[in-house]
Amino acid sequence: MAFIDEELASDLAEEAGSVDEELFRETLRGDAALLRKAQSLVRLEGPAASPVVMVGDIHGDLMSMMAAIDVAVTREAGSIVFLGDYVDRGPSSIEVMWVALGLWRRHPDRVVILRGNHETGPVAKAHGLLSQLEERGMEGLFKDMVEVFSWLPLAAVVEDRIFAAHGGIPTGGPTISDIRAQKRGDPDPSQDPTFGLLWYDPDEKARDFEPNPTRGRGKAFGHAVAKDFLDRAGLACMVRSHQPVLQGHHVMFDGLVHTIFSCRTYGACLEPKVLLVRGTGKKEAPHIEAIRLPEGC
Ligand SMILES: [Mn+2]
Repeated sequence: MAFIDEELASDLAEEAGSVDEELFRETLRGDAALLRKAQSLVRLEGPAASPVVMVGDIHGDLMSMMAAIDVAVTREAGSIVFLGDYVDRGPSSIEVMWVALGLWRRHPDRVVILRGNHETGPVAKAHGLLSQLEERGMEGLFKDMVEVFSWLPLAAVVEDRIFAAHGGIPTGGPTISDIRAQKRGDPDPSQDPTFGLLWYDPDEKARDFEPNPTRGRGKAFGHAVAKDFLDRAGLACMVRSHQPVLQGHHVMFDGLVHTIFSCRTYGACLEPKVLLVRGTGKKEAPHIEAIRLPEGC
């Protein structure tokens, strides 16, 4: 049986639509206190023989969120990793965040909610979350939400083989231990390694690190950067999100970097997908299957 109960997820989504400000504030403060004690890099080893579901950007679309969770239920996943960008763009940032936090609170060993670049103060202020709180007369909670964002973990190592982060590989050649030891709590990180983990993109044309040609902020990293980082860490590949890739799943650098995008309503992504990852033993590369979220989900 899957650890996530579909009913729980839809109860959480419904609850988010009617939760009052006081309870919301209390819950966010409790979550911030718990997240603060967690490490910046999470090691996730799913129960043997159970796959791990990895979910890309959701961007305030509750139906994409529920469809991604449904994959975890039907494929009897042992754990689920969300790669960030829960809020902004779509209209249901509050509901999506409430569901993500609610699942994590109930199963902290099986649910990972990584931080995306939209889980930062200035971005969430400008791109949807703040105005959605204002519509409900809850703008007083914006600070509490950003506080929670600031304590979300920055990266994960899945099944001892996969590096997971929202954006990219930071400059400065950090090790896994450096990332684990990285301090959190900044509402708008602008220094590596945190900045790169949240913001950078892979680019086939980049030789090392270069200015990002498509984004106003951050850098693009090339094949050699990914290879060096993963080799030093003894890992097979990186799974990240952050870019609305056309087919929902895009593989670069001879399989070293996978981009997954899971939001059906934002950007040019025509086929939102999630990844189903199965460990195949410590030395081999994991088996990665991209699963299309249902049409019109
Ligand atoms: Mn992003």
